[in-house]
Amino acid sequence: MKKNSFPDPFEKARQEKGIGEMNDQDDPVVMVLRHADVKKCAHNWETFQSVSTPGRIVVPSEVKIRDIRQIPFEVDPPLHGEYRALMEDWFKRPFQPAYEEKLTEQIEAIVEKMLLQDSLEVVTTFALPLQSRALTLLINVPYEESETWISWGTHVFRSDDNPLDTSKANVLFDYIDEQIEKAIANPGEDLYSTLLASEFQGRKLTKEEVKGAMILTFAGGRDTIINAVTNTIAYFAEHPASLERIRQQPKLIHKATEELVRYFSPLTHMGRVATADTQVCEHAIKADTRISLCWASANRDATVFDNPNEVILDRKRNPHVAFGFSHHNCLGAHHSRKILKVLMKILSEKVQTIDILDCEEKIEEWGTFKRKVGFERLNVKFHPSLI
Ligand code: EMZ
Repeated sequence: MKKNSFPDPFEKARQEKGIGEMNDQDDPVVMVLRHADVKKCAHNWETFQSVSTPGRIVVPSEVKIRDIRQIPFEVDPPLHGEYRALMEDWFKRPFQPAYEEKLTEQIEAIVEKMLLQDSLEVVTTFALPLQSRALTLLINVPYEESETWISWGTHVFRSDDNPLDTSKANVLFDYIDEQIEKAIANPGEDLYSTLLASEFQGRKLTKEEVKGAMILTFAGGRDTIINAVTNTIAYFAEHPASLERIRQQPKLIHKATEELVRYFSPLTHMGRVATADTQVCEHAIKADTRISLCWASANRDATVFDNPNEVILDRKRNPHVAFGFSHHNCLGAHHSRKILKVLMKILSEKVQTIDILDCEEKIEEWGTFKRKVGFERLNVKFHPSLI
């Protein structure tokens, strides 16, 4: 098997039953696997809610490690829309030319540094710093702040031996508390200050609400972006012709980004809690139990995508749900897409080929499903562009 191939573990269950079942800390999850059902359930927030106990809609559940509600992620309409409206313009800043310029400088610098090395480990010395530095642009804080975040590793709630690491989570929470206090004492142009100054239902947002929004900003786009960046490097390493194609036709980058995001689906699934007895695919779902919307499975649904297990860089119709679907679609999607686009452009300009020297795959286990989501370790060598 090619190192960059990401098999679909859900195919059989999706075709035969439409659902999968798994336990998670004695709070079982019915995984919804078909594209149409995932969309239908995502849309139906009244029956499948996000506003449950903080942490419960995440799989694995984070109920034991946090009691702060992430905003707007763990809120439903109509409140959800009101919170989201406060943040939406800020999260569109990646469209500004100055933002793209700075991102380009950051990514160029890191690619150039890597070109000088005989061997580099992509996850920790490329993707993690890239993600953290780009985050300084998203929240508009000094570049140096990224050094602290890099030291936290690839996930803010998970460590190598513990999928729910309370002490690690507390490092993030204390850090955010500190930044909020600093922003109160000395307001600036950063996201903390902007949120603290926002008007919500005729009052200012509370510190707790700002904290909830910032936790989401730090946690939501971390391992997902790191995996997407790492997997993109692995893909081009094994498909030099695709990198050449992008070099010849940079216009392809837009479609290629959507296709790689569909294929990698960095976030496997996201939960919801049923508010009433109901059913999905004729499978009974009891009130106050969990389902998950399996984006990764929906994105390989052959009733929607031709040759779903192939990367087709210029795929014409690509209604993927890798950034979620309906009102909860990913607030950080513009930022993530911009990172991948800029990365692809720079790789195509500066890198001729990439050799994979060795790697270890990152496999998630969801009940009986085992899914490759990225790499624990990916050692490569970049060869500079011939032009
Ligand atoms: C939550 C989630 C958001 C969760 C869109 O995803 O990302 C996960 O990585 C975090 O652990 O808390 O923010």
